[in-house]
Amino acid sequence: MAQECPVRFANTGGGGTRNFDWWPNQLRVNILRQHTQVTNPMGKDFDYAEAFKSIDYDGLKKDLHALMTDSQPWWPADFGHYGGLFIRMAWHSAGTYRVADGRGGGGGGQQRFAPLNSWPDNVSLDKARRLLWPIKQKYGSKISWADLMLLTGNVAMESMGAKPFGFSGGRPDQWEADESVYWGAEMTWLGNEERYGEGNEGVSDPKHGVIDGEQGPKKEHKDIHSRDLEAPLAAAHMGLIYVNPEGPDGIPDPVAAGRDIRTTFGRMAMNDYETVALIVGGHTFGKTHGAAPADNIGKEPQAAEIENQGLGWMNKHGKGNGPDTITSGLEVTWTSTPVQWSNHYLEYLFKFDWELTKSPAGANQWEAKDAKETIPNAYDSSKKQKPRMLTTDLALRYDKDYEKVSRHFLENPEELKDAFVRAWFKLLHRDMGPRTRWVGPEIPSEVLLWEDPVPTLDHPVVDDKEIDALKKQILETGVDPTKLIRTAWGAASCFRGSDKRGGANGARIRLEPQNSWEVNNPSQVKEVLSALEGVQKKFNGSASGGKKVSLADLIVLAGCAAVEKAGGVRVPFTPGRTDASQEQTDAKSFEHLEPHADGFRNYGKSTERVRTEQFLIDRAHLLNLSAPEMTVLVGGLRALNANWDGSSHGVLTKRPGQLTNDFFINLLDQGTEWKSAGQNQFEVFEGTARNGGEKKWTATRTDLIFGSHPELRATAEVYAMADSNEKFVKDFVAAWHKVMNLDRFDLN
Ligand code: HEB
Repeated sequence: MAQECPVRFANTGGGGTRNFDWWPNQLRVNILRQHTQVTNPMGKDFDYAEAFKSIDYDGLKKDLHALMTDSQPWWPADFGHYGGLFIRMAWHSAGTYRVADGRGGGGGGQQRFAPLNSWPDNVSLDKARRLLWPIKQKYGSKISWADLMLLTGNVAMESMGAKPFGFSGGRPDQWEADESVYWGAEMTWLGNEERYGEGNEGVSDPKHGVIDGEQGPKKEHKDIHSRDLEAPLAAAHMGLIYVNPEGPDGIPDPVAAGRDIRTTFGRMAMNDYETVALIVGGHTFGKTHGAAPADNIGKEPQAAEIENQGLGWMNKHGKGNGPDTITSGLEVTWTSTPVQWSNHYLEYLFKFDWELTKSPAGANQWEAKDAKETIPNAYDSSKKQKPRMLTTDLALRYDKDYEKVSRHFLENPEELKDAFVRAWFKLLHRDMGPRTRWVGPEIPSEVLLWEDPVPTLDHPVVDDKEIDALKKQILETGVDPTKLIRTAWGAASCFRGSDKRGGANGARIRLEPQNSWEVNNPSQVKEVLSALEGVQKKFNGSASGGKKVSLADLIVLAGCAAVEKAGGVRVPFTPGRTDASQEQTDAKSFEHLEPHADGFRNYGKSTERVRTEQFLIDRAHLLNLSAPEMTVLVGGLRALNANWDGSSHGVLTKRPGQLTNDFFINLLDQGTEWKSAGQNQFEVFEGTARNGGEKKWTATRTDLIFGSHPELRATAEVYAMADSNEKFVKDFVAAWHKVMNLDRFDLN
């Protein structure tokens, strides 16, 4: 790859061999400095949600409706209607979401950037976005690309007779490629040898050499009927949104395709019912494009010539567009009314027997046997063809469980429509976070379980005086303050900035499944909660003016009180959280929020593919932390003795429980020599005095990385300096406060 890239050898403009070329396995701290003000042309005062509120929403929708049939000669509309193309654009924007880490999704308009702008699955969507530019330009900063792409999909559905369930705006654009997402380890497009390789399930095995960056033994590529997809991935191939339309690895096996669909759609938080509704509903519209072999198309946008101005896949077959379009290489139109909602998809799926054929581009696809030619041509009204399907479409009939749902929808077309628009709404809004972030006139009133709803605040909250009194009472319960800190951290730090789920609000740490997460130390949480419940009872029973305090507030307040005591400084606290019920909590979907590792509490260790310190960076990223914030938090939490299990790894202080910068001072002390500690050899280390050989400390990779990684060491040095104890405490408290309030979208 590098050989193809002349810029790498340039002697200016950031060219030449870079650190990632020399040391591809270096810790990628860079994901903690993305999407900052430096890359944002809108400036820090721009409030997108406010701007969206002032948009002429009806005018915008009218313009989008008009665009659907305003066919442009440079990219003509199939059947005179762009609806199918725009639905696919929106689906591919939102459809990268995966529930395991909440990353992907349409929330930042990432389809504009690499790698998504150039994924083989996104061919021709460069044209779709370009068709939208005049409308984006007209409405300017009042609508983000992220919102516009999704709204356009909605309007497309509406204009073809499937009234959407609703729409919320409020997704501010990002301005650079998001490098935080693990899309897989393959080096070739459409490869999948790594994600289905042996040993990718998260087994820890230092012998395989991840620690020093070597590759493990060559992986066996398991059978398409039994292989497991590496977590957190939700796609069967590098560069696809979900699965190969021709069947797993191109093998036209509808049953095996069903298996891949279930895995990938499941990882996007869709069950069988929703999955069938989505695929049926989506493929009720539009067509696929495979007029000629793929060698007719040029490079993807990211690699294309400068004069193509951001477009790619230039097609030298025929006119290069319209009837000559090459996108997936498949040539299928599912229904006889491709720009009108119908139940034809399921009617045909079950009515006909299907025969394996090839598209003009040579791809596997299916045609209805003994059927009449009832399917229109997108450009020539004198031509008709037989109904066709993709291998993945046939999965909805030949997979036993999908078949049940499909037949049900076949007989209940109104239910299909409702299921489709609901699943579509979830697809588009899954990563938006709580309703307090939603804006616009089309927000549905029905509250959905996947929103992770919390009750609205219906009582006055505690004032500063009451807060002080409560803090005192909490500390007087006699519960070890470090336990209060661990519990507050446990509650707040399951937040993920990726899909804005989790956090302390709702007090879900007391509900299934969070109450049994190992990382939270369940028996300790129980002890803390029962003490806090006592405090709550007393307050709520005696407070005047209808005042109440929620358990969610008390959990955070307890942590703040304990930090305050340990640091001797005031720790800010903002009340207003409410307590969710178990019924408001989709326990299964919350399981995905359980941390595999949390370096802040020294929990978890390397797997065969991921080093412990990478897990730390990953979690810091999900917590929207910068590298300095992450650093000060780890150092402070170690000093506070906040390891999940109370272990002393990394507690590099003689006075644990006090908020001091001792962690940094002792870590950077050249008088200590670190060695791996035998057993668990790549995870735990012993620090001994260089002169006396006496054992001083133990520490994990998460601790030692702050002395080893040059950028983290530079920051650690700041906090170890003779004049920085005050700065350390101040920065720690600020970062703590930030984490406690990550989910408080209600505050601004
Ligand atoms: Fe789809 C189209 C595949 C799902 C919607 N798709 C399409 C195509 C393909 C596919 C291959 C073609 C492209 C071109 O152009 O060539 N899908 C697929 C798969 C899956 C899917 C494999 C999984 C199974 N879809 C889906 C969904 C949706 C959709 C879910 C929604 C909802 N698609 C769609 C549309 C279209 C498509 C609308 C059409 C486009 C146009 O028309 O352009």
